[in-house]
Amino acid sequence: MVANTYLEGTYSEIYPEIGRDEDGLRRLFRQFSFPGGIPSHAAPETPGSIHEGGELGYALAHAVGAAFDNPDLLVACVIGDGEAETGALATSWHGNKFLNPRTDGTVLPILHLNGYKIANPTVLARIPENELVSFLEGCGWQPLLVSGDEPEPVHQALAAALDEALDADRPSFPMIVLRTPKGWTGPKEVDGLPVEGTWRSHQVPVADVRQNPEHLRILEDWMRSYAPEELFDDEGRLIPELAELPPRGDRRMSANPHANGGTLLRDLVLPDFREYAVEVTKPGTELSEATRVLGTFLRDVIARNPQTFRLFGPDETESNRLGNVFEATNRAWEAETLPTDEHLAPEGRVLEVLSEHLCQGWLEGYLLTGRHGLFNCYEAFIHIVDAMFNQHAKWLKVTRKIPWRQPIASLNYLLSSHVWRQDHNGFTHQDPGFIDHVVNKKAELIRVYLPPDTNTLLSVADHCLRSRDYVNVIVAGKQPALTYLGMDDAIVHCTRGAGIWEWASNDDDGAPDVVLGCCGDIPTLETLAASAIIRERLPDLKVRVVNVVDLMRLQPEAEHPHGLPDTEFDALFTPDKPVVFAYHGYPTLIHRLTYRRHGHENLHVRGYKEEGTTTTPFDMVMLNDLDRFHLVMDVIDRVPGLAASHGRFRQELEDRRLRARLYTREHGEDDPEIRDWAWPY
Ligand SMILES: Cc1ncc(C[n+]2csc(CCOP(=O)(O)OP(=O)(O)O)c2C)c(N)n1
Ligand SMILES: [Mg+2]
Repeated sequence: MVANTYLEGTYSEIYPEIGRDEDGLRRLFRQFSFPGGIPSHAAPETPGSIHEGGELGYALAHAVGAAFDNPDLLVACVIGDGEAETGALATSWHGNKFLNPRTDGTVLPILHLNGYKIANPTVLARIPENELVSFLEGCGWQPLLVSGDEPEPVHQALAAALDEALDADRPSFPMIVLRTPKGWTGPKEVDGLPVEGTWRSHQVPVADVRQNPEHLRILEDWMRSYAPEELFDDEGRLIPELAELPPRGDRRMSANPHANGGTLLRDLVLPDFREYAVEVTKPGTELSEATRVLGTFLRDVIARNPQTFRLFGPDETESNRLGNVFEATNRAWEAETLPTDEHLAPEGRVLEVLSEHLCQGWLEGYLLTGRHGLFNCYEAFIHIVDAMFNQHAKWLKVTRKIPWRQPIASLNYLLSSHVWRQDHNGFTHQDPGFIDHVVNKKAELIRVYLPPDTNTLLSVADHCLRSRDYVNVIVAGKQPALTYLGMDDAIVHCTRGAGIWEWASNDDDGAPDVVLGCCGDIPTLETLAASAIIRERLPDLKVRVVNVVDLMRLQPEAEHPHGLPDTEFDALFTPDKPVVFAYHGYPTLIHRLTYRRHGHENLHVRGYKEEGTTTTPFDMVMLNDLDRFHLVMDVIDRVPGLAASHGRFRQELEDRRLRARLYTREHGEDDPEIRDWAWPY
């Protein structure tokens, strides 16, 4: 890859110190896979690349993502036969059912059957050729087979196959199967063992050349076999006859602007999110389905950006209550449709396929080539793409330091159908740990938002769609839930990222006895209900409710660009009062983010304790001790002096938990007193 970009001239244009002469050649070779140099595979530093080649599996998904909405683009995609065994690649063959011949570009997969991966033969190289052809044809491709081990005839055959593929009428999906030896044109034998055409040729076919003169000779013979003296002049410049061969300017593969997507990126035309606001006449008394309202906003985002925005998801757009988008568009679908199908069309802007790998890979390819998108997913199953997220985050970290790479649109996740509302699916569908995973990555890239209600979700979503070079994770419920903030308040609250909810607090003199922190829609509901119980039963206790939307506010400002300065953190949570913090996910994360804060020893976090089953919403929070009654018990246990004098009240709270559970077992739903609770003040 790097050698090709050098031969095309792009490399020296971008990195002038690697000139097109002998000195430049020396530097080019020396930096390759050398300490402080460049990686040995395609990487952000490689011009013309949108693809980090380190973790295998994503080539074809990225290629399809790049082809969407680029009708003039042909994306050639070389796939190793080892890579073809990965789960992500194995499902990627289906991308052709989602590419619209009229409005999308096309992809030319080149499956490189060199027979081996690191230490083993590959499956696709060792099955009978008719099975291989049947497999690829069954996936909707028309394989053109090119094979051999004599360079000249293979080059001619490959050129002919390329011509044939490019001449094919659409819609059809030609592809090339290139069968050549692994380590082709490398050393045939080392230490009496065959190398070319075997797994031994992987990566470094001749080791220890500095210590072993025989190996050095093999290396030199190998390098000389390419006759560099015929290809380069005495100054190390490519001879004019060859230098003339590549296309010019942007037509060079290594200078293709699509591969530096930020240069093509245009802002989205966004409708005013405030116009989608729900009215909130009194906090905590009216219901709304946050993601359903967001769906109306996204519907109009799609309508206004018909070539540059797509919604991705594994079959859950309706389930996550974003179905309003189908008023403006359909799901992309090129396969057969039946009269009973709904919202399927070749030009659909929603990509739904039951492969989180494909959703992620397509979206990455789409973003990396200068477009925008949002991935909506069940919270628990987003873990399927943990590793892909890692690689994208690494890509962003590196590209931010490469001046010629322009910023791209952020990778946006909307996680819904979350851990607290799995009334019917239960334990398998509960895992809020993606947040823990993403915050491992560089703070400058990672943003995590847990909007407590509809208007805050709208405000956060608008913000994320405008951002660049981030990974934004939004967690939001889809069930009818209480609304707390009118739009103006929601914007202020989201801009602050964390704040005191005065209407839910009674520390009017500004000096609370206890702080109830909350982050996430369900923890916020339980916290408010706890605050109401305390106001009624412990009226002398001064309670402050602090809601956190932007999780990264909790980190110190030295650790994260969104981190609150210590003074502001203390002003919210106090340096010395007990804090009972109800959090959406695993409690350890809150401790991880706040361990250097004043008063951390007073911070008591409730969250998901990996307890779940098929049960009611309130039973679910009870199972994890995140329920309102338990939060009040935590307050009694932690505020000095309360425990001694409130033993009976504490027992009553225990009893209410037991009664609430009994009710669910008898009636199959939550006690209406709990289910229909609203903020009473
Ligand atoms: C997901 C993943 N698993 C394992 C590896 C380690 N690894 C690096 S190269 C390689 C073999 C790749 O074989 P193939 O795709 O056929 O490439 P070739 O070198 O033969 O062209 C493996 C297993 C990896 N990079 N990524
Ligand atoms: Mg291979």
